[in-house]
Amino acid sequence: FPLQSTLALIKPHATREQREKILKIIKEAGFELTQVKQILLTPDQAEKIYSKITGKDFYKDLLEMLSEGPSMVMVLTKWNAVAKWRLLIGPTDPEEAKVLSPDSIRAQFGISKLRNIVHGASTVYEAKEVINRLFEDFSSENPEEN
Ligand code: YYY
Ligand code: MG
Repeated sequence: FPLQSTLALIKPHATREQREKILKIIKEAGFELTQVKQILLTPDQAEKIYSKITGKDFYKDLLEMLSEGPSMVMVLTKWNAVAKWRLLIGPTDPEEAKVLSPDSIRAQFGISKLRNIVHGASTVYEAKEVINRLFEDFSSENPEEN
């Protein structure tokens, strides 16, 4: 598999302790934390992350959830990073994750489908597109940081 980068997110409801534990899991799994930014996402930035599911009935809830506080936005790099990160986070529903993948991040820390603690891009194309659009946005808002 080629070296890839994926877009990962720790959602606002994660406590500081959970953020630290998740970062530890990420490092132990061999991902390189290529970019990391703790930020209150604007609605426009949240839409960039979830542009693939605009029609779904939970879309509005998703955008609201992401506005509740700062998210930790990360670019994770590793061989086959997109699929590896999806495996590590587990299924969307934490209850399903507890059964199918008890060691996964969502099984350990997720509290509901909506508040399932982390996000991961589902394809290499989506990862590239969202990384480009989001970090382009971050750098234009805070030019002094880059
Ligand atoms: O990629 P993943 O996060 O595992 O699931 P998606 O089907 O892409 O949905 C994105 C996001 O939407 C999910 O993490 C929680 C929320 N959601 C929900 O609140 N209720 C559902 N029935 C399905 C998804
Ligand atoms: Mg998805």
